[in-house]
Amino acid sequence: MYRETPKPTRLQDYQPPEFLIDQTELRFELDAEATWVSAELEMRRNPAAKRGDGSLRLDGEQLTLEAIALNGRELVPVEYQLQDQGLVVQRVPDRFQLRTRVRIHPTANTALEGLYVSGDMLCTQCEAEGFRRLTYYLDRPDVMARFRVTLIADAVRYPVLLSNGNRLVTEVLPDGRHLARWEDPFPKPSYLFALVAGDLACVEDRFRTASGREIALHLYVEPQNHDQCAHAMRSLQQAMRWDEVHYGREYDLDLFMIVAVSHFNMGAMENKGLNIFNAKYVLASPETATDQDFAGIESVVAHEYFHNWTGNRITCRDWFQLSLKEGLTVFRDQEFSADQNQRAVQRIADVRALRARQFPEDAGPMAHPVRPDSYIEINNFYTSTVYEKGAELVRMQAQLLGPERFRAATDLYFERHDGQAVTTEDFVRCMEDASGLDLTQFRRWYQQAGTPVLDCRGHWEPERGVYRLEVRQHTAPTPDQPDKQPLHIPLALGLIGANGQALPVQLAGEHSPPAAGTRLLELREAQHGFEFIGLSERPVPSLLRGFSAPVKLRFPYSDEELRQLMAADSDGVARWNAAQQLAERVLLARVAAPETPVPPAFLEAFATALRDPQADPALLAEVLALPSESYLGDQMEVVDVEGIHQARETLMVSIAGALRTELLARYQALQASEAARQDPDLSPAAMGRRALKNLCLGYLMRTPDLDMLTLCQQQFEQAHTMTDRIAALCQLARLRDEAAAASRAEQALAAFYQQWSREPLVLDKWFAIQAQVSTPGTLRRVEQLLAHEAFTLANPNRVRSLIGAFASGNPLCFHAADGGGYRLLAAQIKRLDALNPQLAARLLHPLTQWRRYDAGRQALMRAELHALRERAGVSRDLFEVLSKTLEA
Ligand code: B3K
Ligand code: ZN
Repeated sequence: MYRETPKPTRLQDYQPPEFLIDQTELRFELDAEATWVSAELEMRRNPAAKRGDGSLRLDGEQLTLEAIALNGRELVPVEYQLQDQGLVVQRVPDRFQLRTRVRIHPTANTALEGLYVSGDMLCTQCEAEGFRRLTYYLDRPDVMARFRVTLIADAVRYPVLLSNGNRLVTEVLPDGRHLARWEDPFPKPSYLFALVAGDLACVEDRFRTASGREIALHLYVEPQNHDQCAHAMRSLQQAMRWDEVHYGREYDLDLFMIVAVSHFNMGAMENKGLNIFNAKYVLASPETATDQDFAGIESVVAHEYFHNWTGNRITCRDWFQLSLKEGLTVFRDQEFSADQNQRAVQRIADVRALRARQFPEDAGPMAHPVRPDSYIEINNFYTSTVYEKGAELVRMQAQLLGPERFRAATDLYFERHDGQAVTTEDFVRCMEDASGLDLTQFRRWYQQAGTPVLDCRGHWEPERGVYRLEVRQHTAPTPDQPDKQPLHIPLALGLIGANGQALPVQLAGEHSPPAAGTRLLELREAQHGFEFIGLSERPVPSLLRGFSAPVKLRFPYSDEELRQLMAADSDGVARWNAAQQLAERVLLARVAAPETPVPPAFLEAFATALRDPQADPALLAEVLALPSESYLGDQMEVVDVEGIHQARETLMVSIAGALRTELLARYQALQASEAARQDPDLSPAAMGRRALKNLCLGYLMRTPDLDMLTLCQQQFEQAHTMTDRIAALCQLARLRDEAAAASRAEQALAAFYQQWSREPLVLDKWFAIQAQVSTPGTLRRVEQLLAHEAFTLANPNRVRSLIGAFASGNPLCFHAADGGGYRLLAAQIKRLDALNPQLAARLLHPLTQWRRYDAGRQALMRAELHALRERAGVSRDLFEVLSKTLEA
């Protein structure tokens, strides 16, 4: 908690560290109530830095200093100064050893940063600035040291003692404690340090690297979960192989460990050799985890593993460079998942996530560039912009270079910068140096916030067989950036004919034979004109194939053209996007005028897609899903909360009514094929079939037919997989305020609770489902659930599953016009801020969008925001988001 208005940290003020640490020796005497940390730091003046006043400043927070010695001599109090956020030692020599001993209090640590207690274990989270809660240190990523760590703890409570690198020795001590010593041969910044102590089961496997080294893989979980590790282990092995094949990167230690903990602020953490994971991204069995959970585990396990090279071996110079590791690693995990599953379906999921989270962020008060210029609290900048838009920037460069040159460029990056702490600029320079391309203009993407809009128009000249495409780009101002420059944008496009066939894409002046398929245009100016020649018919342009750039593209398609693209585009992403646009048109027309009839041709396009026996089920499930309520809201000047919900619900009813036969036939065929199997099938194809089946179920449950209710109830009761059980339960829960279904809904929810109350990750789903039911009774139910014996603010997963699911996943109830949803969220954030500021600031996000709503809602939201900011003791995390939100 801060007392004065906190000062921002600015990129332009970056200075190299005045001191370096060559060797860090740590000794932890671990205990949940009082842990002693002794540090021995071998330090020297950095020859590359400006000489300061001769004193040494170390970061440290919430530490009780018990001893301090310089080169073996205990310091007396006048020789150092203790400050709120650190320690200053007056006059140090050019090379010295500093010893400190501090006491910390893990049980009191509810922020889950530094050393804390999760269940019966002790664990750490140090990124970004948590290490300073363990000991006094130069807690910044450009100070890299070799670490040797000794852990001492009670042998019965904490039989497993882990840290980074290799285990050197273990010893039993005479006082009932034991000791383990670890050494990490790779110099690393403090944020990659980790330790774990607990009574954990270890699931073991191995991996043989391309060069023939045997790596031991250890997955540590609470003993009762040892049978839920197979999928995470398989994902890890696949990721290790993939990184060898696609980036030539081998793992570099002999041991790789993952520990699953149940209290964790985010998904996982890539500590060197000792990844610590939110249990949600490790544990899975078909009975307890949905297909989405399986996919999440596969991608997070890969993401953290990939960090070993993109993040750990090559790290960030400062936190403004966060996207250097996060954008690149997200790109790598997205590509990995695309290779493991269906590429187009993966890309659609990634685009959907980008549009749902990053686009609104980029259009709101927290908008910031992929490489931010300043921050108050760095934890607030682990954003969708830094991660997902950052990944898009890498993807665009990969497209501009093409696969061979991109591989040469990443090879160069690894060779040139191994062992260093670098910047996004260093990365782009490797892209240039390996390819000969000039990315000067491309660099603006890192510095300029906001989502560019591409306005496109087409003109057909039948007599010349020429199609002209005009493209204008424009980026709206964002806070602190009123003027925007044109960006270098890769625009992938194809041309298709009336029968859906690919037409040649040949630019005027080109002599090479016309290529039919996708080609990449490069935009650099505010305005471009392209002429495509040699066409025998008027083409329909398929634009932004594969979503080649993170932009909003506008083109005045006719409905007929969108249907053509939806039916015939060879690019799955473009096909999905066309379907989304068609549905969006129908929906927004009905928001404006609820009586607008649903165009028969729209229903026909849906029916045709559904009847197509060749269609890939997973892709079809995407194509036939309506855009979300929040996405529709983003398309409106002022979000019409009720109108959107109404329009979407009634369109679902119309689709269900018109296509009941097709939907039921599909549902039954897919359900029969699933039921015929003995064991649950977890292949991507089977997951795709379940996605389509459950989409059909969602529509069928919008018919008044009570047989469908029975069907749904059967699926709930007889499901082999959590995916099917949850899908059915969601549908039933939706009806808990409808007379005909209420008792069945209540029974199903009660039965589910009964069955799963001892599985925390499954119980999270039970909370989330109820929080997302869009009936007026939900607000009261969420209030009751907050008081439920299984609810606690101490577990971030539980908080997200109830409060997060309600505020971000239930627009109708959260944005209730009487402000009840806002009051509920603000009240919980207030309580949470005192415990876990990082999580509190994240939960606030739905309120940051207040300007998008009508005057009444704006006033209600602003009142809550002001009240939160005026509170005494508001955290830095929350203060920053509140101030930016209110002042932008
Ligand atoms: N690097 C961590 C995120 C740490 C967040 C700190 N507030 C997980 C990841 O992106 O892999
Ligand atoms: Zn990451």
